Amino acid sequence: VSVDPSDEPVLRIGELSRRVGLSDHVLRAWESRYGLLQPVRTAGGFRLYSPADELRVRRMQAALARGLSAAEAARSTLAAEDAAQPGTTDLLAAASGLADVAEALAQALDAFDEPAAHAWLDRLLTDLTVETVLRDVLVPYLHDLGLRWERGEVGVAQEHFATHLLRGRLAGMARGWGLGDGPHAVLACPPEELHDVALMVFGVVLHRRGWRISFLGASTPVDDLVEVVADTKPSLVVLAATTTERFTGIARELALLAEKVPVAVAGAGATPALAETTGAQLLVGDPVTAAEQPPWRR
Ligand code: B12
Repeated sequence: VSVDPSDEPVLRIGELSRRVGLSDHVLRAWESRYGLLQPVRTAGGFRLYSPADELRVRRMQAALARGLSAAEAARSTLAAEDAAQPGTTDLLAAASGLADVAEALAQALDAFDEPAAHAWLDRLLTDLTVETVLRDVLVPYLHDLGLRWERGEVGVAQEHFATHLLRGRLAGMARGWGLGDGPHAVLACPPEELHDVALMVFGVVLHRRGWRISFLGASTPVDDLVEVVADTKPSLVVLAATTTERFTGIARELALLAEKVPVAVAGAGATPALAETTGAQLLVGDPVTAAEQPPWRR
């Protein structure tokens, strides 16, 4: 994905817009507001963009996908480019590398290119910590995937393909997470909840902090959860769900459980009100940061 910034300006706005999947309007806004694009004008007054402009747009998209605001994303994109010039710090250059590889990974996943997707993941995991790859690439990618699916930009096939591949990598990282003599955590999703990837991310990072993980995964019947907790007396139970109803359906059982062991709730469906009524801790933020800075550690 590296592009020689000295390349000639050759792209009309329509062509750039087609390549990066953004409207002319957005591209012109990024040009006028943030100076992200530096087109030259033809004699006839048309803007012509260079491959360096295209690369900057892709980095900006990757930064937005990581959750930065548009202004922050533009600043980080331009700073990364400055840093890529010889003689500047490696840190920002590495950051721009991350955005490029994250973008390449996203393209491989969109194109159902399994070998390429694994190769990009291998490269990320060689250069960066598991935590960085999960927090800065995998979680934002999945979040963005949902938005793109909602907008009709990717189909269900792409979503399933990408999730299955990434979940497989996580399962590999999770191998052995039940071992060790650290504190024990039981992780589960409430009944009907199928989104268990973020909970896996949480478990992988928590295990790297010394915890032993029992992962019950998607749509766990509450009676079975209660039984496991009674049998194993874990130091922590974490439940994650994308909608509040999935928690409220088991609120009574959760409250009883929380009287016996520390219980935490997380995910888009976990609310302060739910935590309040059940006596559970609310885990906010992304699963990596939450596992790294456990507010429930005593
Ligand atoms: C992959 C995926 C699936 C996969 C899940 C596979 C699996 N094993 O997990 C499959 C294909 C099964 C699926 C099914 C469905 N999905 Co879906 N799915 C997604 C997608 C693209 C990624 C989910 C993910 O792993 N995200 C990664 C997490 C980390 O990101 P996040 O969800 O934004 O979470 C943030 C916080 O809440 C927090 N967090 C989340 N979980 C946890 C856990 C812990 C412990 C902590 C500390 C923090 C935390 O971290 C993030 C912030 O950084 C999301 C898009 C999205 N926004 O995420 C949609 C999404 C969650 N799905 C959605 C929908 C609608 C569905 C379906 C109803 C679709 C359908 N019509 O069939 C079904 C419902 C299934 C069910 N009953 O649960 C909606 C949910 C909207 C809503 N609130 O109701 C989303 C948001 C897509 C969208 N934009 O519309 N889906």
